[in-house]
Amino acid sequence: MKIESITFHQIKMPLVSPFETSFGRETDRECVIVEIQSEGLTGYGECVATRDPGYNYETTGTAMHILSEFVTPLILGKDVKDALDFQEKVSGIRGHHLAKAGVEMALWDLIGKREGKSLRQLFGGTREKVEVGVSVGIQESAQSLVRSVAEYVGQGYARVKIKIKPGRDVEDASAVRQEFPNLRLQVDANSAYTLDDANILKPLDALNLLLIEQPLFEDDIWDHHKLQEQFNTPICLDESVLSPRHARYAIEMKACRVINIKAGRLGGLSQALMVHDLCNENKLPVWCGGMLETGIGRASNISLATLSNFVLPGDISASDRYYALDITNERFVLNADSTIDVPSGNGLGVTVNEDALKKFTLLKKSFIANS
Ligand code: OSB
Ligand code: MG
Repeated sequence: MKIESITFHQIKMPLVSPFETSFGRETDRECVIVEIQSEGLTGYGECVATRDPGYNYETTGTAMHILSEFVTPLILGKDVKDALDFQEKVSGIRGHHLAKAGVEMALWDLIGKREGKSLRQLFGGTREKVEVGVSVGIQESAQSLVRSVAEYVGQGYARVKIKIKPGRDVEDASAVRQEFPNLRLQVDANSAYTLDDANILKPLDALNLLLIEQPLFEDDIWDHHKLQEQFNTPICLDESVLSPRHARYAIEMKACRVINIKAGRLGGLSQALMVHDLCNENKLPVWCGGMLETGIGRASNISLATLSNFVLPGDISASDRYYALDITNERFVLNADSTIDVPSGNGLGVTVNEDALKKFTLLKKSFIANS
């Protein structure tokens, strides 16, 4: 595919309600939408970097910089055969996985459109709907958290994840568990604890949780092994698995029993597929994480989650859990069985609402190849 033009749209969209984690509170979501033209087709991708470097070091600002100054010159006007060819071309750029993954997603969308296949078909996924859950941010109190969870359960979500941080952990999780004894429940600490806090977290082990996500440092694997040894509940890694190599380290070190797969964090869908396969070979279940995606990234996540080893419900909720107005014309809805239908159109299977995209754009940069 000859890359004829690339546009980066840095956008900011209002969330329907604030989302609070151990690293901060967001009322709007920023990200970068990637648009690539090739051979009469347009592909879209979503770079899930956020305004602040709270989840990891990348931001929408660093992504715009890396994408414009470093990624674009390596592919503009060039023939990019597939996702792996793209990864080879940008291999000299260290890190910046969220930035690279946004472009890789747009390439997959183009490949699907060119070949007349959906992402699910390109990945070899079998499901036509995927099991999903909802990720609930930290609320004002344990009581308001229970009310919030009750609302989502009422809407049909059969799996709930709650965010925890020091001072808002055992009490919050216990309150939810008491109200919902049979709910599929899990917690996510986003790296807010150290190994010395094991005693604080220990009561979580009695709450019949599906997993405890990323309790320790974002770059740690070994201390998670030490923590996992002390817990019956599976530890799940998110932030600290940045590549298939990290996944192998985590498996070999027995640092976790579950891995959260986010294509962005891993540097692209091609890398996400590799981690999926590696975990499958090692009998480690995986699930699809989320970064409050727009309809573009959501379509990608849902397509990825059709693969066989995604055995736990993903952090993939319906569009109305996040945005009153989205940048895709299609909106994802929750089915009564806590699933979401997989898009079946070519590529991502979604179309962009140009007016909405324009309305949310903070900064737009376009690059056109010399013909
Ligand atoms: O750690 O999984 C996380 C959102 C932003 C950054 C990090 C995380 C999250 C979520 C939201 O938990 C999941 C979703 O998209 O619904
Ligand atoms: Mg997480």
